[in-house]
Amino acid sequence: MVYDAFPIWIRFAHFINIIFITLLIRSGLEILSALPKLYWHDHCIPGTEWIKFTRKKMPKDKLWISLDEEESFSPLIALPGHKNLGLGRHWHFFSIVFWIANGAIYYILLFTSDEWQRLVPTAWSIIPQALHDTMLYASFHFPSVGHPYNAIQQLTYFVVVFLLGPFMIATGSAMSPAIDARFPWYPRIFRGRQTARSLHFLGMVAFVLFIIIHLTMVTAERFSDNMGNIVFGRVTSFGIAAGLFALFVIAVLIVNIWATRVSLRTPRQVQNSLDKVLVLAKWILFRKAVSKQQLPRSKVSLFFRVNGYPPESKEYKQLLESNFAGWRLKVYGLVEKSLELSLSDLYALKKQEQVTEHYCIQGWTAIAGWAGVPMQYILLLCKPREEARYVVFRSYQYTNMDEFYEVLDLEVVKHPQTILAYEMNGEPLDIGHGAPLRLRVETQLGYKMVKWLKSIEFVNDYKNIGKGQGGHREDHMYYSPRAEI
Ligand SMILES: Nc1nc2c(c(=O)[nH]1)N[C@H]1C(S)=C(S)[C@@H](COP(=O)(O)O)O[C@H]1N2
Ligand SMILES: [Mo]
Repeated sequence: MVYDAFPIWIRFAHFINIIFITLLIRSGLEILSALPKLYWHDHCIPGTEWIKFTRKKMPKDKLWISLDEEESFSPLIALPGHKNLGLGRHWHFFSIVFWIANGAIYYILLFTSDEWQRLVPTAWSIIPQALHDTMLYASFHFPSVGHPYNAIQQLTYFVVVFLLGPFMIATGSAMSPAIDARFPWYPRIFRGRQTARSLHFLGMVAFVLFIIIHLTMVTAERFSDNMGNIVFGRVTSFGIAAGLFALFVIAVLIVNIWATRVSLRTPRQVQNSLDKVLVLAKWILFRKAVSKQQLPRSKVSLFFRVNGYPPESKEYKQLLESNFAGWRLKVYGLVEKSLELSLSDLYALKKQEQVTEHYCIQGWTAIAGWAGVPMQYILLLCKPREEARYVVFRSYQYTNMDEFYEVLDLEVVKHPQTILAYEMNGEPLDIGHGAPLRLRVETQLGYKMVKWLKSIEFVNDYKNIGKGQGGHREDHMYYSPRAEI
């Protein structure tokens, strides 16, 4: 094939890709800042990380929680920076939708035209040629102009477009609690969820290195030709090339600065706008995903982080002193029959056990055995009415002066592994992990699993509860009301 100019769609897809890859890298760093430690195993035992980006030391003599481990990264590298995991994740997932759509269109056009031939090597001789070219570069010489790329260039583009891109999607998906709960074999391909997280990080490093080298080469080697081809599809003069390069840089800066500013200034609007896309996408993809986890007891973690400090109230302390004798779980709202259940009432119902992996939104995981009453039984007892669409779980714990609560979609509450747990690893729940009762929802991130449970209310809408976002973490930390990724 004779290599003509790049068609307009390639040049356009390249530009769109630049925008979203920068948003993805910066929001990815924000997500990393929430647990700036990487592990090769799913127990995430403190001190066993293979790399960390924090100097903080957790106290040995008193309770610390996972939120204490968060670092504040600068908005210069992270989107939006300053400890905003909620919005970092919104940007990451929002950008993924467009990055993947752009990539998919690019792939389709590539293979329905001849353009794939630029990228896909067709002979093994590319390997020795690529080595040869690399040696030339290493001695500060340029290989002769390729057709259209030289061997190392073609090989690098091939690896980035066809291997690194899909690798990031594959390792990224392996971090979703819903995907992994529904298909427990999937994260095992990467030897577990934390290995997927570490590999996803290394893939990001590879992308950054590629971008640096790519920019260096494009500017160092036939700069005017390259810039002209990338933008117009034909060679141009040095002056215009320099102008085009500057325009690229400015476009990337404008988008990134704008995204950072609106996030820091009007976080609620950004949360709600991006969630318009994301909540719908998650509802379509995950509403029916049911957890199929049943890990062997031998997999249970020796250490399980606590998140959220236990309740300080007198009310809770009194209940604790009486060993929860006076504790009652209130079930009310849009139900045929309101309930007030004591712990012995709950013990009398059929006990279900499950050994599952917990995924905290911050990034750590841990495995434990839980036992308690499936919500399905509670539903049989209280009989939710037709209008009930959501279920509000309230806690005895307060933070930021507000009661901790979380809202779940009724469909998710009906899943067989959604349980009210009173035991962890064969022992009654301890205070840190939510005594006397906590929720387990095995397709969701940890923040949905309310500890120190007080009541359960069935509602039609949650707009008038708390700040109306669907939970305490949604209200205060801009998390999303659906927690499947
Ligand atoms: N009441 C209450 N429940 C809560 C929290 C909290 O802060 N308060 N933290 C949530 C988060 S973010 C996680 S990851 C899990 C942690 O459960 P664990 O402390 O048993 O590990 O509890 C969830 N339930
Ligand atoms: Mo969490």
